[in-house]
Parts: sequence; C-alpha cells; structure tokens
Amino acid sequence: MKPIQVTRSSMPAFEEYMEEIKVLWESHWLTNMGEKHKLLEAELTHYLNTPNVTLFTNGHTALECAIAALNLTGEVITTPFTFASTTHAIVRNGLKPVFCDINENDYTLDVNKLEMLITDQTSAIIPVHVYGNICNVNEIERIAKKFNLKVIYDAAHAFGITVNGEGVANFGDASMFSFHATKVFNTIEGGAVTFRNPNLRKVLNDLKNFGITGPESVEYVGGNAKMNEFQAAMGICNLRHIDDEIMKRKAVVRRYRENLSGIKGIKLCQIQLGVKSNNSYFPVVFEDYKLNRDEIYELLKEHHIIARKYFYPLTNSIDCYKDRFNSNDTPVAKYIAERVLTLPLYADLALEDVDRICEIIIECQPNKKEYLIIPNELGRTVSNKIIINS
Ligand code: T4K
Repeated sequence: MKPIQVTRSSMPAFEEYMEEIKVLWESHWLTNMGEKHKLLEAELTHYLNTPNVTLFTNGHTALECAIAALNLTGEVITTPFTFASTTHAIVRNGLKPVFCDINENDYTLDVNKLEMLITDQTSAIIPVHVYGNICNVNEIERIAKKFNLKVIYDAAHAFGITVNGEGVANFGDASMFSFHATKVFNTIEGGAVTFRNPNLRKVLNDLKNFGITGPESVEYVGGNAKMNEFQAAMGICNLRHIDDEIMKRKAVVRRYRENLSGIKGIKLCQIQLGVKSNNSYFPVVFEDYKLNRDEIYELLKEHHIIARKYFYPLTNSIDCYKDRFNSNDTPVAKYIAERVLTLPLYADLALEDVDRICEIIIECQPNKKEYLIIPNELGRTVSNKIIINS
C-alpha cells in the first residue's frame, strides 16, 4: 500500500507545463530575471493584492535577504515554534534571536509577552504566521511603532490569506512567503518578499544577485538567490489553479473538523474570525488523550499514514542552539510542540482517506490487516505482527 504522506505537491498537467517552458528552448534564457520571472512577479503582485513583490529561489534565502535589506542589528524577537529556517535566518545575519512564547489558541507570538522582551538592543520582530494562522498584526504594529522596531513576518505558510479583506502580504515592513514543493502554492523551490517601502526593491534585487549594482559595481556582499525560469514557469501554471486547490483543501479541512471536533483530549486550532484561510496545515494537539502524540504518530505510521511533528523540537532546543537557549523560557511553545501532530493535507486527499485517518485516531486500534491470527497450543489465539505490505 502506498503511504499517505503529510502532503503532496500540487502540479499542473504535464502538457500545461511543457507548453509553458517550450519558449525557453527558443530563447535559451534560463535564469537571471527572465520573461517568466517578470510575468510571475507581476501576477503575484496582482494575486496577493500588494504593491511590492520580489521573487527568490526559496523562502529561506528570501528571509535572509529581507533581514539584510532592513539593516537589522543586535536582537530580534521571534518565536521558537517554527521551522529551523526562521531562527537560522536571524543567526546567519549575525543577529541574536530572542524567543517570545506563543499563545495557546493559534500558536502565533503571544503579544502579551512581547514588550517585556524588548531591550535597547532590539531592532525588529519576526513573528510567524504558523500553519497559516495570522498573528495579532494590529497589536504587533502598535508595539513596533511604540519602540521604533521593524517587523518582518515569516509568512511561509500564509500564501493568499486575507484578514478582513486585506492581503496578508501588506502587514509589517516586509513578509516572506515560501513556494516550496510542500506549500499551498509552489514553484518547485521558491519564495518571495513583499515589502512596504518601494525603495527596498532595488536593495533586495541587488542582494539576491551577488550585490551587483551596475556593470562595474558591486555595492553589497550579496548572495545568489534568484528564481530561475523553470521555477517561475511552474509558478505561472500553478497560479492558474490556485483557487481550485484551496477550495479542495478547504473540503479536506472541513471533513477533519467534522470528524474530530468535540472529542475529549483532541484540540483543534481555533478558527480565526475575519481570516480567509488557505488551509495549509491541519495541526491537532493531543492533551491527556487515550494515546499521547508519539503513540498516535506511530499508530498512524503502522497504518501507512505519515503525519509529521511540525514543529517539534522547538528551534530554541535544536542541536545547533542547545546550549544557547532554553526552551523552558517558552513554556506554551514547549507544551504544544510536545503534543502536536500535523495530519495529511493536500488538495487531492480523498475524503474517505480523511475519514479513515480520523477513525484510526478515534479508535486507537492497531492495523488489523497486518496481524496474523494464529491459534496457540491452548486453543487460544495470539496475534503476531507480520508485514504484508512493504
Ligand atoms: N519558515 C517556515 C515557517 C517554514 O515552514 C519554512 C519551510 C521556511 C521558513 C523556509 O522556506 P523554504 O526555504 O523551504 O521555501 C518541509 C519543507 O522543505 C519546508 O519548505 C517547510 N517549511 C517545512 C515545514 O516542511 P520537510 O523536511 O519536512 O520536507 P519533506 O521533504 O520531508 O517533505 C514532506 C512531505 O511533502 C513528503 O513526505 C512528501 C511531500 N513532498 C515533498 C517534496 C520534497 C512532495 O509531495 N513533493 C516534494 O517534492 O520540510
């Protein structure tokens, strides 16, 4: 049996992609801000309903460049309940991450604990719209203004979300989106930065192209973070189908909610008022449930269903930062990280499979098909696990 993975990349029809890239065999222009790149940038500006978008080869380098472009210094407040990328991007810019705890409703930065972490060294806040749950953007903006701090959102999970009709790309000084293969919208690998100040465009574009500012001048120590034409072509195709993809995901999420709501010990994320979701992840927290998170993970695996422990361990306790930070400083994040499991979610996940996944979680029974019932010498039966599907 083919396992059900936590997600599956959305792809256009093969012929559609072939048609899109055909022209590259005529132009021989494969990267360095070509025609596909320009077109996708324009289309995303429209789709995200935001004035300024610039593309990158992936979300991580996009975030690194956004931090560099805003000239941050000293300390940056962020959360540890995220992918390693968020913290790495801060550290790789020579800055110190200061970890704020998350709130227990939507797992985004707890704005009530933010001000107490601000020092005279703080230059910015990098909150995460984790799972596509939108941070308390109004309160973050108020605090940032009060202390003259920059705000960059890690919006890796938040593609296309709106809050009371406003595109999520318009919050803060900048936002980073990931277009990785596992995301709602993908360009194979890819990412973008959206930004408020139009002057940032040139800096961001220079930073992703070695810091080259003219034919004979290199003004910044930049890297190479350009999206290539094949990535952009995939984005152009996928963008044509994005609304349909999100609709299908919505049906999957609705089914999970119908099946799992109101079950003692199973906590689902609160639905955020005014937020038009992209249904990117389906996290479930197991609190004093019949089985703990790790047992549910193993049980699902036994049934060939591969859920994931996003985001465990916390970034303030991953190996490379072990002796530098203490996860006990962020107790809510620690609590959630030890109990959360993100269930399989993608546009073409069959609703029958969603039902089956939920049934396994609710019934907590081992995979009977993998057990062979054999009588023992006393005439009783014992079950021996055998692998019939490898
Ligand atoms: N900030 C946040 C909050 C993020 O979550 C991420 C990335 C970033 C920043 C950085 O953005 P990028 O630089 O990646 O654009 C995955 C993704 O690689 C990563 O993009 C994502 N977050 C993270 C949450 O998940 P893994 O190591 O768990 O992926 P992997 O390879 O185990 O794939 C998961 C499942 O997805 C597979 O079991 C099957 C499916 N899949 C995977 C690939 C690679 C596909 O269907 N097609 C594919 O091509 O990190």
